[in-house]
Amino acid sequence: MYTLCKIAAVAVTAAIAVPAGSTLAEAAQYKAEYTVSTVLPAPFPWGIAADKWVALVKERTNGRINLKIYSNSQLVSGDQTKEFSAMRQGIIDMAVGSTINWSPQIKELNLFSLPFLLPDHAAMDRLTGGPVGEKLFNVLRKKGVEPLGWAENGFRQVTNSKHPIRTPDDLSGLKIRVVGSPLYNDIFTALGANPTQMSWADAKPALTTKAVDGQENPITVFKIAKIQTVGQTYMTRWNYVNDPLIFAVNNRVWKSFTPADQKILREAAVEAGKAGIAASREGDDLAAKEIQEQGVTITTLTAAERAAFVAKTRGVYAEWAKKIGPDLVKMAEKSVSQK
Ligand code: X2X
Repeated sequence: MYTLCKIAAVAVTAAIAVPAGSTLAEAAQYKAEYTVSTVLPAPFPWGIAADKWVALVKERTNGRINLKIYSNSQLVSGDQTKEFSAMRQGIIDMAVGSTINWSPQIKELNLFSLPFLLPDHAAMDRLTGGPVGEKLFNVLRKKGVEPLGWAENGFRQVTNSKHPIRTPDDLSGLKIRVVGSPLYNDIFTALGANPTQMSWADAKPALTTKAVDGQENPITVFKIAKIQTVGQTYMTRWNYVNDPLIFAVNNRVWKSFTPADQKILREAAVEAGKAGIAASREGDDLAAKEIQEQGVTITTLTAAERAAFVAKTRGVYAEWAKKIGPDLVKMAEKSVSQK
């Protein structure tokens, strides 16, 4: 109800702005404000990227195009897995969204959640900046949105309140909150844990009440959301998946912009994405240090220990590679292995 009122209010206040130097026909299609959905606000690297996009677009259009961020998935009542559908339908105009949250609708985006596909940030950049990124953007275009650029939530690490996790056996029976894609259920089930799917809005309360034993998120997210204060004192830095973010605009909204304004929106997204990626990557080590000082035990795996987790999840990888598309996965594996 609250969300519906909010959307209605946004629609009503969306009066027509006349861009300087535009014809009336062009101007008539511009709204006074465009809704941008995100999950995490600043100071999370996600929100830093989104805020910078808004600021750059405002500055470069002299205030003609105003984007307004609605964080914490509030435009989809906290259900982050509905964000993509809402954007495609035009209920929200734009989003800076996680590939995990959009992957229930776009199966190809599960690629980044294939366990242990990505060894490092350089491999990640080869995916997003190469033929794989291009192919994924084409998939999104066909699904009703125009993708503009990439940002990054970060490599995800598992945490829990019980004990250090060094072997798959250590995960045995632990109740772990996982995000929206069913692939995560399969990964944690294969590792012997007891995964339970839950939105971000519900995650911290569930950790606080000990309804779940653990969760998985980037270190910057853990630190900024203060997950250490709700009893999550063990983190394993295993980098099992990375979580890229995509800036995107509903197709109809996109087509309403002049080519010059489209260029501004796209260039601003690419630039803001770079700032967000830097914040995520530089923030990781700093956040790790900080939470360690606050009592979190961080476990890093030896190559042999990591291999045990890889071996246990190979079946899930193979099964999901079929669902994602074997050609796309092969293309990704090739990009990852190129140096
Ligand atoms: O829900 C999560 O764990 C979060 C915030 O990382 C995402 O939106 C994918």
